[in-house]
Amino acid sequence: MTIERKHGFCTLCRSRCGQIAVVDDGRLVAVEPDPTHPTGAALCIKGRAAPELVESSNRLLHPLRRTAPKGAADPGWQRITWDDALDETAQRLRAVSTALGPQGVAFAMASPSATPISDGLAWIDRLINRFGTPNVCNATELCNWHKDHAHRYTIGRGIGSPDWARTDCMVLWGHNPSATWLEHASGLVAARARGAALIVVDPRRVGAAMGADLWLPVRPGTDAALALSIGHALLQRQGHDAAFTARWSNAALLVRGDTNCLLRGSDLDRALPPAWRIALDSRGVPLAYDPERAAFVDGREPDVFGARELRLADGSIVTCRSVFTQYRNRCAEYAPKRAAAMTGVAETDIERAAAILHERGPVSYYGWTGIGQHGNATQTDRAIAILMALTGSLDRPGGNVSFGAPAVNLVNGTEFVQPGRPPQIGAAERPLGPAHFGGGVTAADLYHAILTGAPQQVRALVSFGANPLVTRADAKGGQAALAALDFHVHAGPFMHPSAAFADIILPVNLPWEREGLRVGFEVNEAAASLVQLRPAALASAGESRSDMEIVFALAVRLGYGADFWHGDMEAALDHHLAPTGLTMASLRSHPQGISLPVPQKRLRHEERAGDGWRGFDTPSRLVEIWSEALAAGGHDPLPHHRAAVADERLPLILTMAKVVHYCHAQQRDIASLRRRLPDPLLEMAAADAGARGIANGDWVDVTSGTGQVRLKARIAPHMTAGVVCAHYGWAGNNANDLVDFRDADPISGSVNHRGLACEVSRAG
Ligand SMILES: Nc1nc2c(c(=O)[nH]1)N[C@H]1C(S)=C(S)[C@@H](COP(=O)(O)OP(=O)(O)OC[C@H]3O[C@@H](n4cnc5c(=O)[nH]c(N)nc54)[C@H](O)[C@@H]3O)O[C@H]1N2
Ligand SMILES: Nc1nc2c(c(=O)[nH]1)N[C@H]1C(S)=C(S)[C@@H](COP(=O)(O)OP(=O)(O)OC[C@H]3O[C@@H](n4cnc5c(=O)[nH]c(N)nc54)[C@H](O)[C@@H]3O)O[C@H]1N2
Ligand code: SF4
Ligand SMILES: [Mo]
Repeated sequence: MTIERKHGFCTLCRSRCGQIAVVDDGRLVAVEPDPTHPTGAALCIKGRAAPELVESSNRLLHPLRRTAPKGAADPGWQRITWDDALDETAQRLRAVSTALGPQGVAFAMASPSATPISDGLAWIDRLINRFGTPNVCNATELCNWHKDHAHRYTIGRGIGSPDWARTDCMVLWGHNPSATWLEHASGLVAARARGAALIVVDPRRVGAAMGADLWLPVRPGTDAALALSIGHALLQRQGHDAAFTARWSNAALLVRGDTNCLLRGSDLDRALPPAWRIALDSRGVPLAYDPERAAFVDGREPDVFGARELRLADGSIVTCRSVFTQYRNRCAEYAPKRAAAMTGVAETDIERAAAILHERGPVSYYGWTGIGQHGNATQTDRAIAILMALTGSLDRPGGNVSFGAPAVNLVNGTEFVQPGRPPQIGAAERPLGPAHFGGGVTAADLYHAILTGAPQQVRALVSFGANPLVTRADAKGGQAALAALDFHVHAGPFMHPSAAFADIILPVNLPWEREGLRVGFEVNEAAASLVQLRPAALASAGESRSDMEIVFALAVRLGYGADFWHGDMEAALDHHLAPTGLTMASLRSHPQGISLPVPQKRLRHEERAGDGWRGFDTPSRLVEIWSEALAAGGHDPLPHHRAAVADERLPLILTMAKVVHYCHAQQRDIASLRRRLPDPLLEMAAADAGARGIANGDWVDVTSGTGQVRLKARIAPHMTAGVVCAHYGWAGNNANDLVDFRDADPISGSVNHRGLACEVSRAG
């Protein structure tokens, strides 16, 4: 017997915790935290269950071909060789592409935040880009789009990383790292121990909310109202960073009263460039702003509350008011007294939140799916991004920063994206949404395209892992769509309801059975600078292979060999690493990884660039409290709250959340996890249960305007009366049946998984 201990990292979720695999005679017998690793403080129960996952009887071990019609109770899986599976896949994809163009093939993908697909994601992207289809269904509008991309409309970049190690004030807004990102939780706990303040905005008092300075039990789906209300309280006490706001946001720029557009230089004086915008100085004298230099054109200070009548170049007299005046007025619509009634957060707590943001700092924050899964998610994201920007903490040590990781050659193949590539499904309806930044297609739009041929025909699907029939709304429409495809290949480690519709199954191995290269572990400077090659601790189960192997084999068969190093993965990975000076061979001889510290730059917007400043990466180079891009798209240039449709027969408000035991619809067959959480729960307050004659552990029927689902009641002290929280990802009791895919965010396409009207009754 030889026990080996192999350094690596867990990839079951975004945390990517440093991990040691304990291997006994070729079997994974345990995994342990790796305290020498920058993300190795601990492992969660799901991570610790790795040996059971590897030995799950539900694993896909061989390539399979369906022999029975789609939707048949038994697909009649027949074992085939890899060569047959890959040849047939390449031939069918080529046929669809020839008939309809590459866009006739859609891809679906699991999330790198919830699966080990992160090992091969860049290569899958490369295949998709080389194939030439814009249609990728990856849940981005429910998952990361708002924090990573909607944020760009306000601050010119994604939310970045909260600098927990230096911060004095942390805000968790719809993010529960204790269950979803262990390393984020560890950093936060350390900051608490140092004395940093903590505000948690979450309808449930769970995780870090338990010991927070302030817990704001927001009514699901009302976060925009809350953020604007805190904004009101912050301005009332003049608690914003006035110097930052005046210089680095568009607060001072004037909005024309007649057109509701920002006043252009050429509006005021035909000799001024139209790209310029106009503010007023403290004496009310116009002052031009030049976005190219990210600067006001002379040394005068702009007045963020400037307002006056101006005679414009066309002779008209127009009242103009600053963006900040408009923002202040908007916030006043959500003054704490009124917002308290809307959001369920006490007036005094709204004021306290503003006081903490004012008195403590630098402020760092993270918000994720608690605020991203809603029909008003983009405006909510903006409301929060603006509030946080007003604290002046952006890109400061202790604020939200970007931890530089070692530079590599990008391999995701964006160079293959041709300017004339057909538009993505959904781009016409939501041109500013995911389509704008190369993001994904919603499941609802994909189903519609497959079933109706509009706006484009989609006849084939290549899915890397995703399980939309359980993780998205409209499972019925989804089943009809998957059954209607001409060809569907699924690459994944496990069989599940969506994979069961495939024509061909390609078995994917698990991360302990393949090498995994990671450049940067995100959460702090030390983690971000680490480059590590996780070894394959075990042989692959059955004939399973890595995503990367599958991508390379398919690429060669599709005739893309020249763009895929003729199938040589080692050469491809060495190319990826080249700028670091490392090679796969050098990393193999350093299993704990090699640290390549990167100079960390902060306050990038204050750097000089040419004869101006660098500014932010927005069109105006300023933080955009007022978004001209959204206005041009027909949307509100200032954030607002949109109330959910009320229905007196559905008096409770439903939300959802993730549990530490499982990722989405996965791992239900892992005995140690299932023992701890055997059934999908509906978390509810004692008052709501009592009023309905429901006891802890009763099965209950949850009814929304869209459907009904049976869940098990869990009376929980962390719930506030009037709000219930459903567990999702259970194929038989699918909480997504309660979700209406038609009530979507007009910008991003996200839907209400949070803030749905519902009623609950004891199951008969
Ligand atoms: N264990 C586990 N970890 C995971 C995953 C998993 O499935 N399981 N998935 C990974 C992925 S893909 C993602 S995207 C991340 C997501 O990570 P998180 O965003 O942390 O996930 P959630 O638990 O869905 O939502 C966070 C919190 O939002 C709260 N919430 C619900 N409704 C509202 C609301 O209306 N407003 C506010 N402010 N809060 C609300 C919930 O009570 C919950 O505590 O987790 C990643 N990590
Ligand atoms: N009601 C409700 N619905 C939600 C959410 C919610 O909060 N509430 N959250 C949403 C979010 S944030 C997300 S990201 C989506 C996730 O939606 P999905 O991606 O559909 O969800 P998963 O259940 O994580 O499915 C991932 C699949 O990837 C497979 N897989 C695991 N490892 C690998 C690998 O290395 N390679 C390959 N090829 N496959 C692998 C797994 O076996 C699994 O089948 O769900 C969304 N759905
Ligand atoms: S939190 Fe758990 S599942 Fe996620 S990487 Fe760490 S050990 Fe793995
Ligand atoms: Mo996600």
